[in-house]
Amino acid sequence: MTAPILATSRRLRRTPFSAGVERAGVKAYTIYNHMLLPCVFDSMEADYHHLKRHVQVWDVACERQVELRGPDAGRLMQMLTPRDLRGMLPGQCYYVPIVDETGGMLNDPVAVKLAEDRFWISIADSDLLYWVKAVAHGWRLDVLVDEPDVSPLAVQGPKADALMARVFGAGVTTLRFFRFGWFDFQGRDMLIARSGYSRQGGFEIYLEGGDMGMALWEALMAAGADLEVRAGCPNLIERIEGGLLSYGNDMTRENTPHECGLGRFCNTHSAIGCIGRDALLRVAQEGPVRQIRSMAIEGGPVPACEDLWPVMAGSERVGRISSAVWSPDFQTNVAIGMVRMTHWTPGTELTVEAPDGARRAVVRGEFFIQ
Ligand code: THG
Repeated sequence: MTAPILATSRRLRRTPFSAGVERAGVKAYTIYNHMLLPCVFDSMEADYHHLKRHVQVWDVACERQVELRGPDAGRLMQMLTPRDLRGMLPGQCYYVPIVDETGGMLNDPVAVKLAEDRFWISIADSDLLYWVKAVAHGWRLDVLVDEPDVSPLAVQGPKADALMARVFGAGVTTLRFFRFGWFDFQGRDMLIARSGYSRQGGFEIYLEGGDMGMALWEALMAAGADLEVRAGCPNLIERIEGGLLSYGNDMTRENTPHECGLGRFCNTHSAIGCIGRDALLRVAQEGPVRQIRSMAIEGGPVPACEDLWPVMAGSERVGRISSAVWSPDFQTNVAIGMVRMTHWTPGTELTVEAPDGARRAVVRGEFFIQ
């Protein structure tokens, strides 16, 4: 049987790096922000071991940018998030929960502050542009909101510093976590941040315009041949181990940032102007009654987690699993779940109703770290 074909079109966009991704033998794509996002090259497990040992180049152009530009850009940015942005300087990136008027999560992007009057919001998989445009319009703010032609390319893995130094010069390795700078590539200045959707360390290059896409891809591949550089992508196993959340999978509009364990990125008292502030002040006072937890699910490899799996304490439903996969390094199934406070203490034993039957599961106090 041949694999089904995903037809691309103007609605379902390729990226400036798609030619490189295809040449590298991509085996599966998902759709993210209406764009192609590779999910497997060799096999998920081979990609995982390689990511933890070497260095990979990831086409994450699907991390679309929402640009805010104008005198009210800072005010608008603060209306969107309960994280206090008063200390944020140009050159910094912040992981920011974005909430609606009920405190429900709309997205969990990285905000990039280019200048006092200019931000990029590097979004997860939801159409945040419409919410931001509506807020700007409804409040009559003096700000332009649109989607610039910017395509992030991530370089992730323990050898990322070595590879980036070869292509952009040693200066790039002095960047601190979640800071960015401008670095020359073939006569073009490129915004590069130390960030990325893995726990292995690395960088993200925000390519402006598509024309240099393949030149950048090929330069990284050529410079890293002896580092065993390969095309890669966000890896399901590595991100569940590391507790990196996936919007639309692990949380939705039904959840507050506190339920998602993102309370450390909220300063709801001082985030004056945040649209969800009143709602979040109420939940922050009481504390969440359910929260994201790392879990281990016993037995052999679980099937693909395509839907929420009930988490039971006897006959009582006390939570759900939203992401789960077999971990070769930890020799157990690693999972991200949400559990009621009565059962969220580390060490609590519960039952997960997986599609292939009931399994024992244990709530953990931290994510899976080596
Ligand atoms: N990079 C960029 N854009 C993105 C992602 C990214 N957009 C989509 C998606 N990923 C957004 N989600 C996340 C989730 C987690 C992190 C970044 C983006 C992340 N979190 C760290 C943590 O939770 O420990 C660090 C946060 C911090 O300390 O500030 O990195 O990956 N451009």
